[in-house]
Amino acid sequence: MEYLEFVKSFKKIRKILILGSGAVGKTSLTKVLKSELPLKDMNGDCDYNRTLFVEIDQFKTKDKKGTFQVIDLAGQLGLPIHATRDTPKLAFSAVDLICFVFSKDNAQSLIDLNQWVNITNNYYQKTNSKVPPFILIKNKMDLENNIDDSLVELMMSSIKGYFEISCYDGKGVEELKKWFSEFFIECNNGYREK
Ligand SMILES: Nc1nc2c(ncn2[C@@H]2O[C@H](COP(=O)(O)OP(=O)(O)O)[C@@H](O)[C@H]2O)c(=O)[nH]1
Ligand SMILES: [Mg+2]
Repeated sequence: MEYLEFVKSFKKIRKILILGSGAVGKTSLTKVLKSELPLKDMNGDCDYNRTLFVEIDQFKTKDKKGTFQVIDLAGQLGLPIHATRDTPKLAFSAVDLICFVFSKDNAQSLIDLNQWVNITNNYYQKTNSKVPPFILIKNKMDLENNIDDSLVELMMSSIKGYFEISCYDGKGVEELKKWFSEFFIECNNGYREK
């Protein structure tokens, strides 16, 4: 077993990278998974604070024994400095799972995922390392639908899981959290798929 892999399973830590456009709810997702409360029940926590570069946070598995370290990047790829270009190792190395997030009220955020997927694949290709599994998350299910779901179906072939959630009212979050907990066990058993 690779040394880093050994440390992670020994320390019961797994690393998740969250990618997607600005304001789709990436930072909210970690907040909700961590606090186990939907945004609507967190006092004043619906305010939008743009992630400037990277936020590193964590949440626990359902049994509280495992920790997911979350790397939450700025959604604006056009910034002069972006973690995927300027500190790619910080963003991509030793990642166990990548969550691509888009939001139901923003069709462009789903289209933008193509770019995020390309950047991701390029990094692993260039460094000759294994691409971690992907999941796709559609957030803001409490809002009006603007999305043609055929685009989602196109992405389905390359992903390990697809979830529809609302960080605002908590819909689907419990199911996602359960999936993460099962994924954690799977990682430790060495059953990681491509
Ligand atoms: N209606 C609704 N708003 C949400 C939801 N999740 C996040 N938001 C709001 O969307 C805005 C952007 O969220 P944030 O997590 O900062 O997005 P990020 O830029 O992707 O990290 C904030 O004002 C959140 O309160 C959701 O499920 N429904
Ligand atoms: Mg953010």
